[in-house]
Amino acid sequence: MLIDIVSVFPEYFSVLDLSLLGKAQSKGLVEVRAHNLRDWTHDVHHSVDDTPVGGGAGMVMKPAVWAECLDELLGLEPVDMPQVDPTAELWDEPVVSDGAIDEATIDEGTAKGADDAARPDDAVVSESVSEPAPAAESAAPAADSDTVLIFPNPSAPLFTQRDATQLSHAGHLVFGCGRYEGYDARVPRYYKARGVDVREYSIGDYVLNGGEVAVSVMLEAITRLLPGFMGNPDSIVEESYTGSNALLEHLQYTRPTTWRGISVPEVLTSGDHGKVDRYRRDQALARTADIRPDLIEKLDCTALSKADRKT
Ligand code: 6GU
Repeated sequence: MLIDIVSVFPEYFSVLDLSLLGKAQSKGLVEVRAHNLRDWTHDVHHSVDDTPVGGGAGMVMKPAVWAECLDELLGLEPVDMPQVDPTAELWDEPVVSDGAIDEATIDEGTAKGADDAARPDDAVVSESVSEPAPAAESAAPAADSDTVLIFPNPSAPLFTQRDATQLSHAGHLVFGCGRYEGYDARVPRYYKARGVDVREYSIGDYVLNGGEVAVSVMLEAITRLLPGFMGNPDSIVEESYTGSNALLEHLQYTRPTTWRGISVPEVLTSGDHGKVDRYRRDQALARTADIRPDLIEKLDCTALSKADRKT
């Protein structure tokens, strides 16, 4: 997987060479390239922003600078697209930011093996780009089909585990980090019209100064799903927001079974695996209902067993 990140603070991403992602890079699983957006400016001040059309506070990132940069990274020729609606939504269907994953897919995946189970949305990326936007039929050549262009944006659908899984199948990810009040809205719409799979994502309901941290979060969520990235793929399947229809996980304990006077729940030391599994499932359901009722609401009821319903 090739990952291009464009930012006015590319140094921010030098930390990616450390830790697991650094190891994945040296193993050749991923190549991460961080670019400075200012390298695509032509004026002495290397300016990337301008005042908002219509007035208001803050600055907006200029479309021309982004386009020169993205054309190069995506291998596209600069072509005018006068038919593009500057207000069109990027999503053709209503966005369901649920993070839930089909229980059927998960069960099947678990049976097939942990590696498959961790990647239940196989081929979703290539499917979604195999039907380029109608406008892409113009003279402009379409983009590479396994490339996804991603803009972090606080005013976008939430990035979920499902998105991470889907994007882990892409061959090329290009992240465009906005600063200031954001980037000109025509930029993502232009590239969508050029046949690129374009996404905007928020990582949560709070405001950050720019997209850099959000990209780091998304990158970690995506790259850890690459085959060969994690030592033990089982640990991916069992986590919160994956497997068992996106419940929060049960609590974990290790030895000693009594520590500073606190004993672990007795059932866990019983050696009865059936009982342990039931206990953990009940705890996961109860904790999720308590902490994240929104996840319970989105649960696929057919995925709940009779025993679950008693909880
Ligand atoms: Cl993706 N960007 C910024 N600037 N703030 C955010 C965000 C993204 N997601 C949550 N807050």
